[in-house]
Amino acid sequence: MKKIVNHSLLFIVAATLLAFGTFLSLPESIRATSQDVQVIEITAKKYEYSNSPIHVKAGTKVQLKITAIDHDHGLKIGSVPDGASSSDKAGLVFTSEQECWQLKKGETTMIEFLPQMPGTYSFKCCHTCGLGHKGMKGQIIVEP
Ligand SMILES: [Cu+2]
Repeated sequence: MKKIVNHSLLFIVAATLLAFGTFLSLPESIRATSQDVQVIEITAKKYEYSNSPIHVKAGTKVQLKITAIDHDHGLKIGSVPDGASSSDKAGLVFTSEQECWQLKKGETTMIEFLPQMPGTYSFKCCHTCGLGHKGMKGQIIVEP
C-alpha cells in the first residue's frame, strides 16, 4: 500500500514539473506582453555614436535615446535593412519617421520604432559637424 502512495506522489511531482517546464519553454514573444520596451541610451559626439553596433530583438518596441554631447549632430536611418531596396517592406516601423533627426547639443532625442525584420540597419550623421562628419556612422542589428 505504501508503495502505491509513493508512486502517485511521484506522478504528481512529475506532472507539476512537466507543466512548469512547458511554460518556461514557450517562446518569449508569447510570454512577453506588448507593453515591453527596449530602452537604449547612447551618445553622439565627434565623430562617433557610443555602443554601436546596437543589438535589439525583433518584435519588441525600441526607444533609442541619443544624447549629443559636444556639438549638434544628426541621425539618418533607413527603414529597410542594408542591401534591401528602399521600396521593400519596412523592417523598422518608426512611430514618427523623419528623414534626418536633429540631435541638439546637450539634449536627448528619443527615436521610437518597432523592429520587425532581422538584419543590419546602418545609420549616419546627417548634420554637418566637422571634418570627420562623413565617417560618423553606426549600426542597429535586429536579432530574431
Ligand atoms: Cu556630422
